[in-house]
Amino acid sequence: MSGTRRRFFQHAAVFGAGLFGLRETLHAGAPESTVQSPRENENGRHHSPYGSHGPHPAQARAVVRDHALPMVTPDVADLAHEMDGSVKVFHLVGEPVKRKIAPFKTINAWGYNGSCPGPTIQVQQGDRVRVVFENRLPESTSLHWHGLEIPIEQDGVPYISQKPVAPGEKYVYEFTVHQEGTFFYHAHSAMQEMMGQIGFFVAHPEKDYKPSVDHDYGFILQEWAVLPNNTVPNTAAMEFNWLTFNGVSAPMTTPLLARLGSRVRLRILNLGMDHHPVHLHGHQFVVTGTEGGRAPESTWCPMNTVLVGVAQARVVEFEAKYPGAWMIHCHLPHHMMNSMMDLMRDRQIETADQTEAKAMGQMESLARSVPFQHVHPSPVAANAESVPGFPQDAFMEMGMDEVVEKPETYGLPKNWSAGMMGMMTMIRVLPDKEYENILSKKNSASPSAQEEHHHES
Ligand SMILES: [Cu+2]
Repeated sequence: MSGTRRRFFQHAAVFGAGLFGLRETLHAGAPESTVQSPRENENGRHHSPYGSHGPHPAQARAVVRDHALPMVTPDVADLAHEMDGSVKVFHLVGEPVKRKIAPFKTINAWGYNGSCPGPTIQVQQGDRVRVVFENRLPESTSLHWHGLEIPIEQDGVPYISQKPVAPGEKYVYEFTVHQEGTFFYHAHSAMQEMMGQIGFFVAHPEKDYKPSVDHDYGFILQEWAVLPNNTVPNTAAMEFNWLTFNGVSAPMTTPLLARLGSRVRLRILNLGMDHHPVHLHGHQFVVTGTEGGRAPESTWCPMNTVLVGVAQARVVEFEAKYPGAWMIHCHLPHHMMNSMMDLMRDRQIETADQTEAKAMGQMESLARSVPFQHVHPSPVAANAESVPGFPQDAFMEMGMDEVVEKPETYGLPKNWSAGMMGMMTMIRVLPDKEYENILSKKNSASPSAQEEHHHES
């Protein structure tokens, strides 16, 4: 094992311990929680037009399928629930979160239950849902249920539909979900949204959509303005230098897996300052739904790029017909980059108007400050400097396969990660044997086993 790699893994161990310590501190330091009792009578549990148990609880339960294909949110966990009679009860905690968005960049975001974006909530159409929310943020907040048709008392807008939830307080939301589709929850305060306070709320339909899909994946698109040497997003900024899918920038995004010949659904959700044209390589898809639910089949038309505007969701489906590692990415050029200024820190960029050797020299000296090995494999012509407009993409393409290695990356071509930056992931369409091989690696690899593997290699 090289010294560079060893340093990385030592660093990773320290980072992990630091994160654990922080979580401990946050929980130990949180003020005694208090239930916001004056509002509890007004938040729907007693005033709801549906009553306290939904319109027809028996009927609602009868249509709940036990085996709805759950959506997978890569790099983000699902939120578990417990049952209170026929009510699905979720516990959501708003709190500061450290998020490693790239191998060399960790930010202080806000999120829910230790995750940014927050954990995914999945319910069935017809469910009665209760969300017990606890505010461990240093300021007041609330939870808005974006797109859901629920009583005004549940709408989560501070001062309009409820009193803001003060730090340390709890607040209970409860409603019946009569819709199906891709919704989300978020703080209804603009700056908090830009700190990362959002999560999926997916309502699976009573009757499965036709045609049914074999894979269902969800992404939340976010933007961050984090200056070099800083870890805190500037929520007042109008320009963004970090772009993420589910809280990570490529190549940290976990590749999606699809069996060759299967039908795939992607749900793409945007809560930021920009609109993102999300493009799929090698296949055509149809838009089968929006943030408002399923779209009639008569509206479906073939495309391969869908504009996902702020506060919108777009659901697309396609047949995974062609084997390969196919990119899925926002096509805005600036959103297909990571901020290398973080590596530069306060140093001058020396790659401008320099020969490759000089530029590579700077890259190599930068590399020594990065706790993992990486490569710059793209050759540059000797006369590159004499060609007007030489944009130096080649210097930005940093292969870092090993540091982002996981079962889902098994078998990708060497230096694959050099082509992955920003709002980007890939879907690996694999023949049965390869698909099952990776699936078995994934199922047998616990996080600690993966760590062991690295130490031994
Ligand atoms: Cu974009």
